[in-house]
Amino acid sequence: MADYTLHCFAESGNAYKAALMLELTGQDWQPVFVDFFNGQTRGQGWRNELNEQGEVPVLEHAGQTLTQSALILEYLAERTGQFGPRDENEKREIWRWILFDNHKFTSYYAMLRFLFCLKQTGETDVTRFLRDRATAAYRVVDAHLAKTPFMVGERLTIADLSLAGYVFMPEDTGIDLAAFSHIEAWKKRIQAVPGWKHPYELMPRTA
Ligand SMILES: N[C@@H](CCC(=O)N[C@@H](CS)C(=O)NCC(=O)O)C(=O)O
Repeated sequence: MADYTLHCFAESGNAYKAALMLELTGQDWQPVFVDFFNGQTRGQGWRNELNEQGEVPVLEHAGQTLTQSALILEYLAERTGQFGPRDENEKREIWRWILFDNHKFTSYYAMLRFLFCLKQTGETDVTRFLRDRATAAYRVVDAHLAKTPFMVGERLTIADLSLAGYVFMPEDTGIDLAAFSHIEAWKKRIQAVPGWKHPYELMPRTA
């Protein structure tokens, strides 16, 4: 039995945030496949036993059950002493970007990818709306990364791991990602961190 158990599935960028943190910090962890596309997280059992919010990821550690990728990242940063803030200013900056990520950068992109790429709804008013919102969030992050190598200063922090949840996903959402040159350069910096792995390599895709 590993120290950490992460309930996840490969297509989940929110789970990837936690999986990559566990991997980069060298934790003893195991993924447990969640059959998201067949409704596992919608069942009452999941909600009663793992997450009343009906979401992935869920991290189990030392008798605790943790949800929300942001809090999982913070929990792991505190326990491992890696990729967390070094002072109060950094802490505020990290949370400022993680909140932006949860509200906009990850959220609109993930919804667009889910509808357009995974459910293959075709182009609709909803996908057009989500693409516009995701693109606007990408512009904000790209402009920020023009000024700094990582989201908060010179080194990788949990803010980067949060924002990087979906940026390595291979599906084509119709957003021209190559146009965001600073995000592209930042992705390469993250990939250069020892131990980096692609989401589809870190987490299981089938039961
Ligand atoms: N803010 C949450 C978002 C988690 C989330 O939306 N997870 C997706 C899978 S990637 C999910 O379980 N969605 C189920 C739903 O919204 O019904 C986090 O960062 O952990």
